[in-house]
Formats: sequence, structure tokens, C-alpha cells
Amino acid sequence: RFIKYIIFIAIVFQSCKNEKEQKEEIKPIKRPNIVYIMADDHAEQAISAYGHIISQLAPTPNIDRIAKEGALFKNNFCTNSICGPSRAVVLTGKFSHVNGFRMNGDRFDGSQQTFPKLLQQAGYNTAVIGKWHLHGLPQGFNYWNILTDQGNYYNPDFISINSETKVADTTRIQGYATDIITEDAIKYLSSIKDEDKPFMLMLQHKAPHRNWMPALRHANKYDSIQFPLPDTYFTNHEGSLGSTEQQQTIYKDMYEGHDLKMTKKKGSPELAWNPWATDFERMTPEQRTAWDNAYQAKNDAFHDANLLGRALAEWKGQRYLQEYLATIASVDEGVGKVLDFLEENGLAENTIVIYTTDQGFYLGEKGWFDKRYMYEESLAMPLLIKYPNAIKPGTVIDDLTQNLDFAETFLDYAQVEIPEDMQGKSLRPLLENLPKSDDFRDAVYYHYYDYPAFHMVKKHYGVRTKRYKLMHFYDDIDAWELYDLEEDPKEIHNQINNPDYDEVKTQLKDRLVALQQQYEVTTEEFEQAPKEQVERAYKQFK
Ligand code: SGN
Ligand code: CA
Repeated sequence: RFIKYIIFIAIVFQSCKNEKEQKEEIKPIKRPNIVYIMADDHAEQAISAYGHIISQLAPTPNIDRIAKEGALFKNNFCTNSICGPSRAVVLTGKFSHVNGFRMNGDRFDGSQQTFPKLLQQAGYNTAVIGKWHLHGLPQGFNYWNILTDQGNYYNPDFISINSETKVADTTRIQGYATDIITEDAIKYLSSIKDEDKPFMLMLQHKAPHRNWMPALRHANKYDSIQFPLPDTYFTNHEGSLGSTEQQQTIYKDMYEGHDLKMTKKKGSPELAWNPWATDFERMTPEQRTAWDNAYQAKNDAFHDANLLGRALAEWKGQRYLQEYLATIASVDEGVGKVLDFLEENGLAENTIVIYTTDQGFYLGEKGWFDKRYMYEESLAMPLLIKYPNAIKPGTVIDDLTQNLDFAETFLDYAQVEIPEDMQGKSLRPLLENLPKSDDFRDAVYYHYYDYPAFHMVKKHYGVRTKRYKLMHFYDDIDAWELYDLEEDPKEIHNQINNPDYDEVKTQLKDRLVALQQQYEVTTEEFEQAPKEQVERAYKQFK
């Protein structure tokens, strides 16, 4: 009898266990949350996880946490190095010529398919907070609160849906843009964290975009640091026709007041050339006084030094780097707050966190600031991704990837079918070291169209493989450039006329044509701007 009893208990136990196992089997895998953090113009050289010299003097420990706990992409590139277009590529997973947003002046057709819309349809709670810069209002988001146009650092204006009138309204919020955006993101996360639905948040900073205004608490952060200026700072662009006529040289084209915060004379806080007074005039009297106090001594020291020529150009480079890097300090703090929030609320394990920016940026290389070019500094787009449930800490990815792949990646992780008309590829096999990562992509395609425009960078397109880069500048010039990135990572020696590279040149040209076919590039893409417009623009944007 006793044995029968034992057998009975064992059968009951086993069937309970089976039932439990079965339940676990049919329980759907919880879809991950996504927190997509995008800065504006944050160069790889200024993220310490990438290891460049400048960033070691101005580290970004919180952003680095994402790479340490997840993956760092070493060869991630944009398809068109400018703000609105890069954002449109991210949203659609399609090149500029397909999504229709080629340059900043264009208007994004918000009715088209985007990954936030697809995630929302699949049951995600979606939000975008911060810089939008696509002119139309966001679609496909449960919550949005966006900066007007480029946004301002101090007391910025935000557009959102008024909860009473249910229409879009602009409100000025007192404070510092980076902090306001971080706080609103945390408020959003707090409000939805207990919902059953997964969430997808796009947290998009204005910083560190021009004119690089740090938070008051960081205004003197790097005053005593001498940052090394790149050894190409005083180049004359020999051999590169595409580089000679631009207007983005630190010591020629920066506005002394607006950009470099230089004053007219010793003892006075009155700014030197400051064509857009609004950035400073919108500060409250208290903010302005604190700002002027922070800058007075260093600006007076500059007047005493009486610098000219090369020394003045070097001083400007230093001031630019101090401002740019101090502006990043609050971005890094904000990233830390978001990561802490996820950890403290038990969300870290099942949330994919991405840190990126809309394109790369020059920190004095070739004498420049800004972006736009297909050269490495502005083509490179920092990318760090963590997802403890699936990505091993310390993963480093060397494959050629692009912002074109982001939408596909998010859809893949959210278990939503990737539409066939998207042009990129999910990064998941790379992130999880799954098979097929060996031949992920052999070449990336690039096209920049915004000419004539600010900084007068000429239109160009090209192809980059792991080792080489071929570019064609067109419109009012017709100039090809070829670089061997292994021999010449700083892209100083244009090899286009070197017969040793003839074979490489032919291969790259063929690859370029094949990519244009693959991505359905048409001849309309290469339209020329009228001559008078170009002439006018050279004066207008100076
Ligand atoms: C502004 C900047 C330019 C910058 C463009 C585009 N000037 O016009 O330097 O290239 O934005 O930047 S500013 O003094 O007004 O800031 S983008 O990131 O939005 O594409
Ligand atoms: Ca930008």
C-alpha cells in the first residue's frame, strides 16, 4: 500500500512538472524594449570607448558602459553625412534617394513606412523625445516631445500635443536642452514601465551640435587641458579638389562670438561676431551672468596674449575642442541616468540600449569642423549596443555596417517581419556572433547632395570597402579621389592618378556601379545646381 502511495505521489509530481514545462514552452519570448539614444554630431574621436587620444583626455564613462556591457561597432557608417537625411535613413531603412529626404531643406514624407510605425502596430509603446529635424510632425509614436527645428541649448522650445486641446503646441521650457531631454525621457519611462507592452524610445539630443554651448556646470570643465590638434590641422588639401573650396575650416570660417565665445575686448562680456544672437539672448539674466562669469577670465587672458597667425589658429582649435567636449559631458551624464534607471527598475536585462549619432564630425582633422564629406571622420558613425539577454559583454564588430541597418535590426529583435523594400540588413547575426557574419557586407555606398548650402561641401558619391575608398565629386567639378585606408588612414594621398592602383580603381568603379544598380539609383540623382545659385551661395553662407 505504501509503495502504491509513493508511485501515486511520483505520478502527480511528474504530471505537475510536465504541465509546468509545457507552460514554459508555450510562453512567448518576451520582446525586448528598445532605448535608442542619438546625439547630434558626436564624433567617434570624442567617445573614449573608441580609444582616440582626444577622448582619453575627456572620457565618456557612461557611454562606454554600453560597449563594455555589449558591443562596439568599429566600421559603422552613414549613407549621407547630414542630420535630417541620416535620421530619415534610420526611420525607413532606405537610402535618401528612396525615402526622398536628400538634404536638410527637404521635408520628410511622414506618411511612408517607418520602423516606429511597424513597432507600434505590433504592440509597442513608442516615443520620440528631443531633436527631430524632419520638418513634419512625428507619426507612429504614442508620445512625442520634439525640439523646434535645430533646437536651442538654453530654454529651448518644444512641440508636443497639448493634452487639453489635443493639437500640437510649442512651449518654451526653462533649463538646459540635454538635461530637459534626459528628464523627459525618464519621465516617459517611469510612466510606461509597468505596462505589459514593450516600449521603444528614441531619445535624441541636440548636443553636441554647433554652437557647442556647455551646461553652466561644465563651462570651465576643460579650461586647463591642452588637447592635441590633429597633425593635418594646417593642410593645404594638396591633391584633393573636392576639399579646397569648402567653408568649414576652424580658423577661417568659425564665427568668433557665436562659435568660439570670444569677446570684443578685454573686461567686457560683449561677444565678437555673433550673427545669431538668439542663442545667447534667450538665456535668463541669471544664466547669462553665470555664463559671462565663467568665460570672463579665459577671454581676458586671450586678449592679453595678443595671438596672431598660426598661434591664433591653434588657440581657436583648442577653444573649439574645449567647448565641444564640455558640451558632451552632460550627454554622458544623461546616458548614465538612463542606464541607472533601467537597472534600478529591473529593465536592464530585457532592454536593447543603443548609442549613436546622426553622423561623424571633424575635430580639427584637415583643419575642419562640421561633417558632410565621405572622408572617414564624418562618414564614421559611432555605434554602441547592449542587450544583456543576447549580446556578450565586450563584443567588438569590424564588419561594414550602416545606419541603413538600424530599422531592420530593431524589427528583427521585436519579432516583426522585415519589409522587403527596406535596403539594409539586420545586425543581429553580428551582435550574437551567429553564422553568416563572415560576409556581412563587402562595400558601402554613399551619396551627399546638399550643395550649394552651408559650408559649401560639393556633391559627391562613392564606395568604401574595408581597405579602399573611391569618391566622385560632381556638379561644378568633376574630380575623382581614391584612398588606400590601410596605407593612408588620414586620406592625405589621393591615388587616383597612380598607375599602381589602376586595377584597384577598375574594381572599385565596377563595385560602385553594381551598388548603384542594387540600390536602384537613377540618373536623376546627379542633377546639377544652376551656376548663379552656386555663386550666390558662396557669399551667402560665408
Ligand atoms: C546649422 C549649423 C551648420 C551645420 C548645419 C547642419 N550652423 O546650419 O554648421 O552644418 O546646421 O547641421 S549653426 O551655426 O546655425 O549651428 S545638421 O546637424 O543639422 O545637419
Ligand atoms: Ca548632425
